[in-house]
Amino acid sequence: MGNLNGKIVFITGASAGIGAATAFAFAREGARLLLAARRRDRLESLAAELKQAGAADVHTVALDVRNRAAVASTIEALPSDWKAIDVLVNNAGLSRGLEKLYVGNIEDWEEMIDTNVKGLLYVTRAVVPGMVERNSGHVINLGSTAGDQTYPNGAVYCATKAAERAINDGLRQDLLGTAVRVTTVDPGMVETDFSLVRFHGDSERAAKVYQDLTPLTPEDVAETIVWTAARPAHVNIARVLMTSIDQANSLLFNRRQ
Ligand code: 8X3
Repeated sequence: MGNLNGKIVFITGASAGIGAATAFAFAREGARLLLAARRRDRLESLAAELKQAGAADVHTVALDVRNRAAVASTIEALPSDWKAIDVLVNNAGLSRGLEKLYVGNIEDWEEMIDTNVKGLLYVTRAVVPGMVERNSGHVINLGSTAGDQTYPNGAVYCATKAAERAINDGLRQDLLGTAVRVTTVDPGMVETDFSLVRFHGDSERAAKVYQDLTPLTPEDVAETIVWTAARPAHVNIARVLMTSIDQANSLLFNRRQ
């Protein structure tokens, strides 16, 4: 698929779910992996698994994308052979809570906005100038069906994904005239720790989300991300909206009872 061999791919939120699956998918294409996540122990075991699976090269950085100063200094301090990032996958993101806006938990809101919107902006601001300078690169943002259509009890999470869409589309316009590409990959329901995190570790409630239907897998999304990156340099996939066969949009599911 395309020529991703030797390309430097920077993935945020790489330690689990779609981020980890994306690391494996790029590894299969011979890419060099620059992986960021908060949990250093998880990152290290992932790096070991990737190397075992034949990854060409892996470098990890412990990073909380909410920390603006840390984002800037981490990118600045990358070893010289990791600085020329070819593909940035802005994957770090989460949902917290599922309740009516007027009784929502403000801490939850802050965490989602700080990670999904501000964190994405900090990383983008730190990485894209180098891409512009080299006149080469690709930013792939993780959006959601939730950014396409707001669902009940999810206003703030949906708002962060609507913001992601606006940032994605704005960035693509601002980069016109350069060879830097910008893509948003917007999945529906994907079975990861997403719901466990949303429900603050309530595994019973999380399991119910994926009951009686087939959700997407992290690998389905990872393959799509890699596909967008592997298109010829003049092709920019602006947006991929994808769901499993049991989901029509952010509001409509087929549950087989
Ligand atoms: C994830 C999609 O519908 O589970 O972004 O919130 S949904």
